[in-house]
Amino acid sequence: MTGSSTAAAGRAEAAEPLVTQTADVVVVGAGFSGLYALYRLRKLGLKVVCFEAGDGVGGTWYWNRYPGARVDIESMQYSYSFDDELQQEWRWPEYFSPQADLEAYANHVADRFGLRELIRFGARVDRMRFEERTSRWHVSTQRGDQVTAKYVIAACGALNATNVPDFPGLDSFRGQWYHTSQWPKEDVSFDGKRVGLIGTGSTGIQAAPVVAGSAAHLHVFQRTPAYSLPANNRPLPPDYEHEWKGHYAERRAQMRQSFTATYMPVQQYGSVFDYSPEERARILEQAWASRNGLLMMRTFTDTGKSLEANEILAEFIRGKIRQVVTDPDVAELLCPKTYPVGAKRICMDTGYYETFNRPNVTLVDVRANPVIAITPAGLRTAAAEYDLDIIIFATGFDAVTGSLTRMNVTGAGGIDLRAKWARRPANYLGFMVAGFPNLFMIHGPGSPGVLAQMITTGEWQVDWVASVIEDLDRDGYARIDATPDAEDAWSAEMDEMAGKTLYRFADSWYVGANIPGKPRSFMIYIGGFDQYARRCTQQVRDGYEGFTLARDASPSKLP
Ligand code: N01
Repeated sequence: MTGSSTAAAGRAEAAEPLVTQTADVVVVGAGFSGLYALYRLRKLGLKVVCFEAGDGVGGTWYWNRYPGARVDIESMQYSYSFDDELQQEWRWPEYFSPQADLEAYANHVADRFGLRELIRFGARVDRMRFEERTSRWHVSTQRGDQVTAKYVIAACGALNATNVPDFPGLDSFRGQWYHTSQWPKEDVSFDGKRVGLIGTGSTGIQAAPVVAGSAAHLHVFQRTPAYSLPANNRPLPPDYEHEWKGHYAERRAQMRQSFTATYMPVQQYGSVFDYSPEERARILEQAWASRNGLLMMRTFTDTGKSLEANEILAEFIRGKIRQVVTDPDVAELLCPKTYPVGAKRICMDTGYYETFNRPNVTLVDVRANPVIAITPAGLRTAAAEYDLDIIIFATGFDAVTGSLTRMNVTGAGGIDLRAKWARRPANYLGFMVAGFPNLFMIHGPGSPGVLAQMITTGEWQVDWVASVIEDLDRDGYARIDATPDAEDAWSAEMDEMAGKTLYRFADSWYVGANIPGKPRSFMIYIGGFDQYARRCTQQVRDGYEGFTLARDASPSKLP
């Protein structure tokens, strides 16, 4: 989404629309999970069509090409495991890959496995309708494709539906504006420009240092400060890569059996209260200097569970901010104090706090004085006017549910998904929504999503769906649906787990708090990927407990 004259990244190409075609499966989205779904389902001999709104593959790493975009999980792990030759041959130049390297990898995979021919680019799905009489999904796109399929796999991304706050006056702005997740492919020059950056989550924190490097002046409009740890990114040493490649098989297996689907050996020190302040500081300093700042969150066993323990970690991080930022008032404004560390997604940065020591950077507190309007010349807060040439919205997403609810999905009996999810995004096992038969979500609400490493968990989810499809087709079933009872039980389990964690103390996108009017519930399965995978496998083994399977196309029980 952009208000500049340059074209947005997702420009439709001129390929002919597919009209009244049939397929076994429609995959929505050619991100990392979607690409793997194509690979996996084609191997089953199924006819698969993928619709992708962009004109290239990579999903998150196609759209989020903003300056400084970089993954915060090591690339040796944040990569596919399904093909050993691929993981042995591919070379990651850095520990944490920049967007361009991740996009290049997605393109390589699409070409190497011949997946591109299955994808219709520039094809944004705008309608999915389940027809009960035939048990078929009718999927159509903005550019006119119409495909009927038995199954749909919604691999459309947990962080895909762009959130541009509804500030009055945006249309009147004389400069250029961009949302970070719809960044143009063409270079955006900040040279000599007065730039305003709204938002200081993971994205804003990555963009600010890069933009500040060339802008005449950067105003960072901060509503809530984030906890950010140093990424300590650097070139990947050959011996490290060699060591990983020598142990890929067992490490991937360990990842699949871990809480976050990562390989992160960490020395745990027990309770933070078992140590003197000096000992704690020494241990936390080691974690801070480690290659992966996320290790910090796991160094002590109780900082993620108890508010008192968490406050010790939070204060350590605030101390780091105060050490780096030379102006004490600015440092204080950058110190998060209203929620526990880890209760919102922890950020990883490269030089974020140092940016505020630059003479061309100003931090503006829009908690105290909110943005009131975009003006022709810039932006107005409750306290002042700011003249700007470029506005960057790093304001996040209608996360987890937005990509599906924006697609006009209707299930059995014509029920609208938005109506079904008006109170909460009810679902079963994060895969299915009762009343929406044969529609499978990847990284949807109810799954571990962003709380685990998404390429590995996406592969696992796709494998689960593929095995369900195999079972259904082999045994002659027309449809599978979740039962409303199973869905209620899953919601209750999600609530119970989330209610015991520190996540409840933050207004985060995890609970939908960033979108006005969005129902508030913790949308992510928090029991760990390992437990989640066991549960999903078990439900299938137990004869598809919590699902109804039907051999004919008769209506399934409505929720
Ligand atoms: O979005 P966010 P994001 N007025 O929602 C502010 C993943 N990710 O794109 O906190 C003023 O976190 C908002 O303020 P507040 C990662 O999972 C990963 O940064 O709501 N400000 C906040 O500061 C991440 O969590 C990577 O008070 C407004 C910011 O905009 C997720 O994507 C990199 C506002 C939005 O932060 C989303 O991150 C990037 C308003 N009206 C992203 N509305 C890596 O792998 C919103 N804000 C490294």
